[in-house]
Amino acid sequence: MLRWLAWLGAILAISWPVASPAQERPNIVVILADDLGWADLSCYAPSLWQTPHLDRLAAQGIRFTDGYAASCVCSPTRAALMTGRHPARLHLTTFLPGRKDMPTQKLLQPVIRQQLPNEEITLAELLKTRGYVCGLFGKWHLGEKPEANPLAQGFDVYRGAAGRYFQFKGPNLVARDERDYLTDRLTEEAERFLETHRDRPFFLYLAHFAVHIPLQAKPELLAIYEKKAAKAPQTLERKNPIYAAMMHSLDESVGRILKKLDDLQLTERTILVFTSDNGGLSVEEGPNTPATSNAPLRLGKGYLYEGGIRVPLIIRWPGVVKPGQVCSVPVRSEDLFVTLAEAAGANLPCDRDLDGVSLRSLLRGENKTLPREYLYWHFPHYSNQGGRPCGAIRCADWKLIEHYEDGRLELYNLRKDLGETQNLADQYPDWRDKLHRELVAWRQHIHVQMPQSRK
Ligand SMILES: [Ca+2]
Repeated sequence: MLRWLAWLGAILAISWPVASPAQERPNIVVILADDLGWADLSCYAPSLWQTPHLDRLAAQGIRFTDGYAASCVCSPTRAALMTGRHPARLHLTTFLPGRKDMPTQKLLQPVIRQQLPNEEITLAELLKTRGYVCGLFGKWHLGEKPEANPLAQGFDVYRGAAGRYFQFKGPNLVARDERDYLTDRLTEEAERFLETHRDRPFFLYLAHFAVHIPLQAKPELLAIYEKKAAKAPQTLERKNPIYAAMMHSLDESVGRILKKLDDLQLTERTILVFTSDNGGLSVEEGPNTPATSNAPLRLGKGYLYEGGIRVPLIIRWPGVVKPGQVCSVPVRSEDLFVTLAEAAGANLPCDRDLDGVSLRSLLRGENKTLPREYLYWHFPHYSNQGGRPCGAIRCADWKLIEHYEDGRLELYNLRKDLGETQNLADQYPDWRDKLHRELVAWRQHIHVQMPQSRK
């Protein structure tokens, strides 16, 4: 009898949350940071600053060590997150509007789409079919024309502005005074959205401009971090005081959203995703840069080395994700689209190819792998940070980079050499050739745009 009761209890424990209506359409909050590096959160690596709120979020959910952005720059990753489709498939492979060709370049860059085409189905559009109200606060970076802007792509509310932190001015968000700080203001707008829509399923996309350049911090925080920086050990990798103060504000924003969800008693039925669109800015680009260092990863934004594409990724999903997990399975931006659409019970588009896979069984702890062997990147451009046209592929511990200018191949074993310091292309020709073949075949299969020779 006791055994039977225990068995019944186990069945109920498993099936009860699934059966409750609130769990059928969980609220979804995606907080996307801009140019935030993989090592920038305290739960990933030490810095001059701390990120207590983000660390708490990680402790309440799952933290990915091998979370990848779909690209090493902004717009392509955002397109992938919104559509579940690889940026190379969308022909949207660099930031908008893109970098002009220079006479010194060996190759000519392909002409990219200048906006996310309206025919693409965004996460917001999918969630709307399930009755979600969708709000975007911050950076869209996929076209502002009437046919491509967030309001034409499924969002009911859009508050965006230019990425200046004190004198921001946008189509629908203007600084109230010279102390109005963009990160705080977007948070305030997002908080109001949560309050307004607490009684129905919502999708909040809080896409901060932080911690992208221009580096601008609140004076009172900057004063604190300048003092700290003066006393920081020589060996500390990340100690830019302006960036530190911006990180402080970003973490505070996350803390405010977490508190608002708690106050509104929404935490238990809200999925929260935190990630970045590309790696941290690790080279000089504008005043007071480099912004950060992605060490132990190599380089940063604008490159297909790990520093450019590996990003923090945290998912909190009460009732599905057991708190405090750390996962080393490689996952990427497109997967979030599939996972979140599925969580909402939305039907995935079946008239087009998607490039993401559902993370649900991984998040539930039912599986320790994903049904996918390869991850691909395609960046046929020159970046503002010095990156050159290249492609990359990862399979298990191995990663291959192909340089499009001269066909040069680099092969790394990421488990043994996270910093990509030892090119093993000559030592492991089997892996090199296998990965290269796969990368080429994939490019042909999805009809990517390649850079062209000048001749
Ligand atoms: Ca970015």
